[in-house]
Amino acid sequence: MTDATEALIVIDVQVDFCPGGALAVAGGDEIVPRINALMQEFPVTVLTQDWHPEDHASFADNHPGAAPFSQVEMPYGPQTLWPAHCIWGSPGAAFHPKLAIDPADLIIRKGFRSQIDSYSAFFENDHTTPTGLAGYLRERGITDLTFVGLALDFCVAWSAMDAAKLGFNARVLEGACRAIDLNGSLAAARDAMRAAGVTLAQ
Ligand code: VGL
Ligand code: ZN
Repeated sequence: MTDATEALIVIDVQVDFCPGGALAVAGGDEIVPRINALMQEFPVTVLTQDWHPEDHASFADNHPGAAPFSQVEMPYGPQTLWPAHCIWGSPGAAFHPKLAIDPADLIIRKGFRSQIDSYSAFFENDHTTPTGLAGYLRERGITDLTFVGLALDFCVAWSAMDAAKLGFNARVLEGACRAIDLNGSLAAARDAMRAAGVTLAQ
């Protein structure tokens, strides 16, 4: 797993997604040691960072009367409303302090446009606006992607499915992920990933 056609993609291992954070994922911090070890094995590592302005349309606070974890219809489709999280430059948007980020070749930020969310590392939630990551990986000759991080049923799943659609070999190491599991979202994400041709491993 160390030839230069392989990359490790570490999704959103940030303070706000770990216990004590604004959108805490249960056990989110438990995956950090394994991810640090994986970074030593892969020739290329990319980190993503959820990075929202305060007025982001995915925040329940910006929809008067709406509850966190409810859904609204946006011009690009249904959008879950989240507690405010990963506000750019805030402590909650930082990587987990134990994540050994130095080996990373690239940090890609997403969700920085106030009117559109971006779960995937490749496309914003309109499934059309690219982040630039596919071009970066292709220019480096990378064909095989291994995904880890948070949250398995949202940003990891959407990233891995987009990767498969884009023609990359996409694999998710579920043991190095943790899920939000909102209304069955974990089972749905697993089914959708398998249907999209993503390999699920531990
Ligand atoms: C995520 C919800 C909102 C994630 C990001 O990283 O899975 N989930 N923003
Ligand atoms: Zn977010």
